[in-house]
Amino acid sequence: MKQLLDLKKDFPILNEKVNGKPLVYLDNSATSQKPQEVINSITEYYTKYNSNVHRAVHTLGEKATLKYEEAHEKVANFINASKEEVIFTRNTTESINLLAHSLQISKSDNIVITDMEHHSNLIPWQQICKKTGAELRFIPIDKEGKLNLKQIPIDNNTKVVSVVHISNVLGIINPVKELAKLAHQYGALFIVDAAQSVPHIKVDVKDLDADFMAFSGHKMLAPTGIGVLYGKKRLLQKLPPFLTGGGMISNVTKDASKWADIPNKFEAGTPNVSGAIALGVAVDYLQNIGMDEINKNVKELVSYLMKRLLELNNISIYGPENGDRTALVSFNLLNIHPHDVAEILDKEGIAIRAGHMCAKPLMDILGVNAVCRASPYFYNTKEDIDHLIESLKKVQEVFK
Ligand code: C6P
Repeated sequence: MKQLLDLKKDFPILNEKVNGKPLVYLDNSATSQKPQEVINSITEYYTKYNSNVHRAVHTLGEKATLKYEEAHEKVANFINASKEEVIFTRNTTESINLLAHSLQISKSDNIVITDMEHHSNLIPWQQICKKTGAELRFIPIDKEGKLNLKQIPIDNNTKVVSVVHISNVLGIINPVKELAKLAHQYGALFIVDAAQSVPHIKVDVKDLDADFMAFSGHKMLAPTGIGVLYGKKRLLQKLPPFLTGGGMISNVTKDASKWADIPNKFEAGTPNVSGAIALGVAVDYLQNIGMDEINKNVKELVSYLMKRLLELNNISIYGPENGDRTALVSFNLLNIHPHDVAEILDKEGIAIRAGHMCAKPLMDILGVNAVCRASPYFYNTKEDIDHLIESLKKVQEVFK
């Protein structure tokens, strides 16, 4: 087991200087940094056994295939699924697009999402509704930013309920287990956008009773370009493929094709082999620390971040000040544009995100165009947060 103490040394980039200052990376909700083990696994693949998978009978091809299959197994164990229920995609966005295109939505259906969705769990549904004539409905949020569970617009025509697990703006942890139960009572499919939750908390698809779940490797120590779509076996078996071509068939004639078994049916073309293997290594790394430890540590950092932000004058914080939240805090400093805040922090070596967070409808509800967002991960420290707070005070001085 790895200890949480001083894990920064495992992440080479965290020794870098930015603008002459030691890097303080607080933009983990956008993408996490990568430990040396993950970086090594990519180098090892390309230097020792680079080869295509499921095609070659030579030694390299067999090794690559074995490792690629092993990665499915590791990810499956991580979320308590079985191997064939894990489909490798590019990212959360692609996973949700796959569903929106394959679920065969029709005019009489409605799709229920929430007011706090990232564009990736909004636009695919919006577009499919436009194309089919189905209706897109939203669970509203209350003044604190929590989902208003008394106003869920679900009925017997609801085909899909698709909800973000942890909001990338509010940090709120949504009650997905209860929502899954409700969706199923109405015969709807329940989808979880777990892009911000799988990196932070133990997510058990069986316990949640999610029908499908989407997440991205790059937010959980793996490289960019590898993501996951989990689906219940019986549903994936029935679902038609989104992309077609090589690697996803069992037979092809000039007139017709038969699909391969899951998950291959949904992994058309040469996949991101090194990315998938590296995701497996990232999962090993996280499990070596333990997801409960990671969750506890990040929650503590976020509470500390909240406490210290609240010490500042003229600050607005989005979402509840305490309660069921983790991963990040979004805020605005009065009369200072978030981009100016982020630019000045960058000069101090501090990386945060500023902007609409790919959640424009939520920005409209919050009544802002943009926010600042600080998002620690388990390798951050309270000193990183102290440094952020002192630098935010400097920003306020500059704009006084
Ligand atoms: N949010 C952020 O800075 P992709 O880009 O496909 O890996 O993930 C999309 C996505 C989907 N859902 C949620 C809740 C997300 O937070 C994200 C990605 C990043 O908040 C980049 S916009």
